[in-house]
Amino acid sequence: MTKKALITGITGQDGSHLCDFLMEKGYKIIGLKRRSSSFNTKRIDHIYNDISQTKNFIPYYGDLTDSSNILRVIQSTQPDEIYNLAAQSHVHTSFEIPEYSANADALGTLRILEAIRVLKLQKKTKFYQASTSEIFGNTEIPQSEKTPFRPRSPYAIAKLYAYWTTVNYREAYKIFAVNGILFNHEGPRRGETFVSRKVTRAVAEIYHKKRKFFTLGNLNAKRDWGSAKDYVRSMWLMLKAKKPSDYVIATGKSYTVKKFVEEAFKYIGVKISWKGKGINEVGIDKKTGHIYVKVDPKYFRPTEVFELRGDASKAKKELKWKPSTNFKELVAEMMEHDLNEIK
Ligand code: NAP
Ligand code: F7E
Repeated sequence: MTKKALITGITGQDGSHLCDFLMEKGYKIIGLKRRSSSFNTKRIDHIYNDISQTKNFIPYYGDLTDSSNILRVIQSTQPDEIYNLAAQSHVHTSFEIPEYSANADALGTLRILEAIRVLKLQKKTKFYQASTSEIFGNTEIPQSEKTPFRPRSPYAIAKLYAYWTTVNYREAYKIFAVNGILFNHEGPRRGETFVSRKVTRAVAEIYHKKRKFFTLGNLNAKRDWGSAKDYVRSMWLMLKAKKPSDYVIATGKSYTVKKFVEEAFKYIGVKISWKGKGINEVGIDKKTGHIYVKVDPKYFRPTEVFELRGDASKAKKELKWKPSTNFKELVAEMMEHDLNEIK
């Protein structure tokens, strides 16, 4: 029997990759997308445009802040699996819209789990929650499933509520519900305001002489950057496991924002060195002295998470998951894409 998966956040980076991955496995996909005044389906247009795929792809308008809509979509589609990837996912923005972030990211998760319960789908529908390394905050390094949570942003706090709601509905109502605690993952479909894509796009624009320099915030933050395509595979593996549980998904290596910048410039043959301190620090072309990177305090967060590095041993052992793309390959893939796109 063809399996049906409901993906919320289908128009996002992960939603689009997961959709490609599950369709390849023969799933029928129900995709929840938001109404927008301009096109927001760029990442899934290749599915819309492929006539052979359209019968297996059913888009629904929806929003995680609207309980009746969530209930109706789940009731009418009766999915075997729900992947809750929709979220206000930008950490910095969550400081500006904390209430909305909580409504969508925290209560949105509760609304889906409640719908599963109210519709008596506990035995049929498995649930995946897009949890995040942000729930750890500044704590021990590396972080595993046993690390205490100390969230440092409205986004992280909302996601922690969603994390515990998922655990609670698993224990209280025996729903097959899991949290994937995913560390940063990127790729050519990454939103342009996240630091990785912001850097690869800016470096590509510099290469094509469309820009002279760009500005960043905290250059010293360290992140464990993996590839989105690798990470969506882990979501499916979690729902295929014998028992529902929560898993850290990470590469185990962390790099500074500076290192990301250096690697991106290396791809276009420029060696970057750093001069100055704090907000006066600049990234310069070692050969010519041209300033390519400056600091703009508007990108600083009121509370920052300094280093995230994950220990994915549990997922490696129990799910046989492992990352296939390293940091250098990830930056190269994004640079290649952005150089072509901007050309
Ligand atoms: P993304 O590119 O920002 O995509 C978010 C998706 O959610 C978009 O489709 C967006 O729709 C949709 N959305 C936002 N608010 C919504 C609402 N109120 N109702 C319905 N849909 C809504 O995020 P992503 O990188 O793919 O991440 C997927 C999920 O994993 C998110 O929950 C994120 O918090 C979590 N996560 C991401 C990472 C990472 O490194 N990427 C790591 C850990 C966890 P529009 O296209 O209309 O905006
Ligand atoms: O920032 C620093 C910034 O916005 C990474 C989301 O997918 O991953 C993502 O959240 C680091 C931070 O990602 C700029 O201060 C410096 O330390 O790319 P980011 P994030 O905040 O780690 C987690 C796991 C999620 O769950 C989220 O949904 O880079 N940084 N300069 C900057 N960040 C941005 N955005 N822009 C800058 O100019």
